[in-house]
Amino acid sequence: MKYKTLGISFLILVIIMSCSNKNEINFNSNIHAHNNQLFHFGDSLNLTVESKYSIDSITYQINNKVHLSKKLIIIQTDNFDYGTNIITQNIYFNKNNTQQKTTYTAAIIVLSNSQEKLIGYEIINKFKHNKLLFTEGLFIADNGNIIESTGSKNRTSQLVEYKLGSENFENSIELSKEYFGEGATQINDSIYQLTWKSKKGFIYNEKSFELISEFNFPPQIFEGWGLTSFENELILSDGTDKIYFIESNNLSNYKRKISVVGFNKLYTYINELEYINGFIFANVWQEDVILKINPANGIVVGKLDLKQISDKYNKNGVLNGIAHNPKNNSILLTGKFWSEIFEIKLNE
Ligand SMILES: [Ca+2]
Repeated sequence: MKYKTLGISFLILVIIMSCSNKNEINFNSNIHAHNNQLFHFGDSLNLTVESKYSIDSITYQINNKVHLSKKLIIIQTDNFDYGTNIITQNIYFNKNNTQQKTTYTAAIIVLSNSQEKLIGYEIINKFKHNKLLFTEGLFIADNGNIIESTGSKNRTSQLVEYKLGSENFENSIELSKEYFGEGATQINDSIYQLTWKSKKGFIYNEKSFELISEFNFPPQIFEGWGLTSFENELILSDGTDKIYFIESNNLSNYKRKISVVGFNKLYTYINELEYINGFIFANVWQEDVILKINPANGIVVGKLDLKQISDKYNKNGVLNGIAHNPKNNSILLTGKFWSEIFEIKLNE
């Protein structure tokens, strides 16, 4: 069994150990010893319970889906999802000739069993970027122009369109001051833009920037951070380790979600996104890396180290903004208040 104690994460659930009648019960369940522990996919989890009472049965629920029933049990984590899994252990026992129940709950974190590869790249071009833009979303529209969504607390947030290398806008719209702009993407003729804490998004006509409609996030989504798309699906990050997939014709529910996992850690603060050739590329807030994520399971298969680019901008703002250029399969990168956009090509 390979597991490590998790050092960091505001997300990880604190163990909830609830007893139906705490003062009277004396159980020794080892499930709480596994709480918040990191496993690699396929590792075994050995659960035991001892008690002075006669145990009738024990049931286990994993993510409210899988039900098992045994006194001593070995659970293979390849039944689990990548990321945080909640195991609930219900112990049914006999006391004074009546059946009673006590319940323990633990969070088990399942990680990838392969290391992230370092992806090499070369900078093939540099372009001017308007340094007044606090970049939250970046992509290339069907007409080849850059679309950028910006956030601001002191000024208004914007959605702007410009030609690569130009600091002047072809088109722009300002958000009402109550909204902080976040990720943006295009599906068909519509631009979707998130807001940070308002749990609301906006849909604009791609050509005119006319506001078509608003939508509310599915309630499970914490905040609006990054946004990209593939075919008719929005792909959204919310500042946690989660990425959500939402069909554009059903914006009030999410279809599925993944948790972003590496070999040694759960990645949190997932920020701006870009769907590139079957993978999701993601900024991580306040880090000099971009992750390459398998959209099927959340595994980080590769990582770009962008320290050489972002070092000079540390005082001004963080690396954020990824746009795929399908014409030459290059990637445009920038950051919040950066004066440059970098064009890179991956060595893979
Ligand atoms: Ca993007």
